[in-house]
Amino acid sequence: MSRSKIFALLVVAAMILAACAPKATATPVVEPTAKVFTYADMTVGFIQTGSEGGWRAANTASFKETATKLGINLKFYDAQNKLENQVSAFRNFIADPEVNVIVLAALETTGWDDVLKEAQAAGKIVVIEDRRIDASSDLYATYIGADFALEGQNAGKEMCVLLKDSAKKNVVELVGNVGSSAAKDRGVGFRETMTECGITITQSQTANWSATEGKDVMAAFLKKDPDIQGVFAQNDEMGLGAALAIKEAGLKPGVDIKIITVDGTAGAFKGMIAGDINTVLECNPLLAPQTFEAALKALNGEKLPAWIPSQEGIFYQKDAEAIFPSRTY
Ligand code: GYE
Repeated sequence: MSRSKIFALLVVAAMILAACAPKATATPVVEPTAKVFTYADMTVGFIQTGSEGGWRAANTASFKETATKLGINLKFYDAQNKLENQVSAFRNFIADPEVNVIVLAALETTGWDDVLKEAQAAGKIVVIEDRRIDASSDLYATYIGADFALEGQNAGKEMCVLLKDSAKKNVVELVGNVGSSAAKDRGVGFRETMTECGITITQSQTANWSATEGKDVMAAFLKKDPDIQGVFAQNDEMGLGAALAIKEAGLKPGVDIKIITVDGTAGAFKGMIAGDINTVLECNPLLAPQTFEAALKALNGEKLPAWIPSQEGIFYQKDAEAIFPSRTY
């Protein structure tokens, strides 16, 4: 048998052997499955504004109670209403290796870009709760909170209802802390709809969300120009303070001077039941469940909408007694 025939046979035999030989199974490359985070993996650095009233107390309790319920390690920081405290706490949480989520209730809308960029570079998830900020939404996972402008617009419309039979529609405004989105947007919203019935804001001043300052500022308003038919108080405490000043001036709050507040705390319901406050725009402080849920989704790589609005209602004096027992804050 010629050499070439033997060589051809060998080649064919080799090919048959190769075909029959068990395929060297390429060791499958096992992609490391991305860690799926659970609430137990979350250490949250929470930067609160301070403790300025009923709404804030309910917001803080919502975070502490929900964290305990979900098994989240919560590092709570009370900034005592000082912006510089919030910024330094933010940097401390960025530097804290345990912390993987930072939640911020911002005292003011500006001044956050730098620390947000630092947090992003450090791989921290940031969720803004309660008050929006001006920084680009690319710098944080999402914002969870109210539509403050809508609250203001509704307050303007409700004041029109309360003053519909009043020849004069002079309203004074008690403003929250200057620089906060809640104060800015509620004021803008109210001015957008007050024109629907010819309301004029004759005096406006901050009372820093406080009942005491609300009383003092209202007393000063009455002294300067007592021709007032309505009060737009940007939160319950300032409205309750104004009611006291109105009584001390010998007038009837809720009757001689109409009062609208924002929040819907127990204090406001008692004020409505007493007849001092006419209408309350709800602002929901129980934001922890939504916030922690969003933070967990972000930790697991999910892209979130820039804003997750909270659900809110409007309460009227006539319904307050019936609703009050069901209120939780
Ligand atoms: O209306 C006020 C609190 O940010 C929505 O802050 C919150 C506001 C709330 O001090 O009572």
